[in-house]
Amino acid sequence: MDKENLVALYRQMVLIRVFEDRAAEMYAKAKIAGFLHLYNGQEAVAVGSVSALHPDDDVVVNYRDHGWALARGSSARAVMAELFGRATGTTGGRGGSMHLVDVKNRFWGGYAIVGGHLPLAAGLAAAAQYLKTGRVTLCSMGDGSTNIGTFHAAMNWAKLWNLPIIFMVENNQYAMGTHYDVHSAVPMIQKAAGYDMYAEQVDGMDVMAVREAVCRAAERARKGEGPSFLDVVTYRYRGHSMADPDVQRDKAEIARWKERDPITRFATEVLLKRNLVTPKDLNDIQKSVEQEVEDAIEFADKSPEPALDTLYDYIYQQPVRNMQIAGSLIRPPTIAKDIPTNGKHA
Ligand SMILES: Cc1ncc(C[n+]2csc(CCOP(=O)(O)OP(=O)(O)O)c2C)c(N)n1
Ligand SMILES: [Mg+2]
Repeated sequence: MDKENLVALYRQMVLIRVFEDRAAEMYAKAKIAGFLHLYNGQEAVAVGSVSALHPDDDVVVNYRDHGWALARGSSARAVMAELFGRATGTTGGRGGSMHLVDVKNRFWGGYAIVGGHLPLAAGLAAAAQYLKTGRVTLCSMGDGSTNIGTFHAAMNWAKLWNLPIIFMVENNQYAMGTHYDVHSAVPMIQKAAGYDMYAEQVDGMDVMAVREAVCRAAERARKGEGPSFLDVVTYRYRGHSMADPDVQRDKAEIARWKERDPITRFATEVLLKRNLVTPKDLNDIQKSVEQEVEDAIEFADKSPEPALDTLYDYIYQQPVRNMQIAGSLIRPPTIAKDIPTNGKHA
């Protein structure tokens, strides 16, 4: 990678860090409702991965998705607006934090059901194989999802059909407050052995290590060598979500992982060491990122909420016939036939 691209990786990681810290602040100010799962500490995983993929590869992830959306090219404005539930958000304010989707980047979300997206990801890979598009699917998941039935269904299918997919465990070592030593019967990587799948363990606090591992896995997939499994060992600095006071984890353990911070490490061990940047350059990047996120917050705050008469757009189940509802549209539907349609979906 040349200097420009290396600096871009650094800037993306800083953007995610600053974005998440400001999102936490906005949550505390009640600008963001619902759940909010932050990505601090894991930045190198999304940034390194996306840098190794082609723009038209498919990316599917779990609900800890802000960093992935940003790394994949969604604007800070659109992601923040989605967290605020505004019409200008990535999914028009309908999904919120856990359901970021950006079709132009082939970023398919953002799934709240643990492991629910794994068979869908395998389906995307099966489509790419069938249609011979040359696309690779990158499916990231938490360590907790490797205990779920859908994990085994997707792994089995991918190996059986030799699908062009990368199963990436973002092994932040905890499922909520439960360490993998007490939630997983075997080490992560052994789960790949059960399906005789190519596997690597990767340092998830090192953006270049992640990038190189994803490059290898993507190349295997593109050459028709089938699925890969990456156990990417990382750590999240904050609790499971903003609702989690994070009392289960040892504070000394958190401090130890922060010593391996992916952003500081990349700055000192690569950018500064190779004289690619000066400390002033890094400071300028920090300032420009802070401005970008401040602008995103202002944009989100000024953006309109989705219009009331679009409330029932994009829903699958339609009423059996058009209904005139007396009174306000905001009356919640009790049964399917009560859903008002404004005549749009008759
Ligand atoms: C099927 C299902 N079971 C339980 C939950 C509740 N739940 C939400 S997140 C979570 C922990 C998942 O941990 P992990 O897969 O390691 O992801 P991380 O939060 O670390 O990214 C659980 C149990 C859920 N969303 N879906
Ligand atoms: Mg986890």
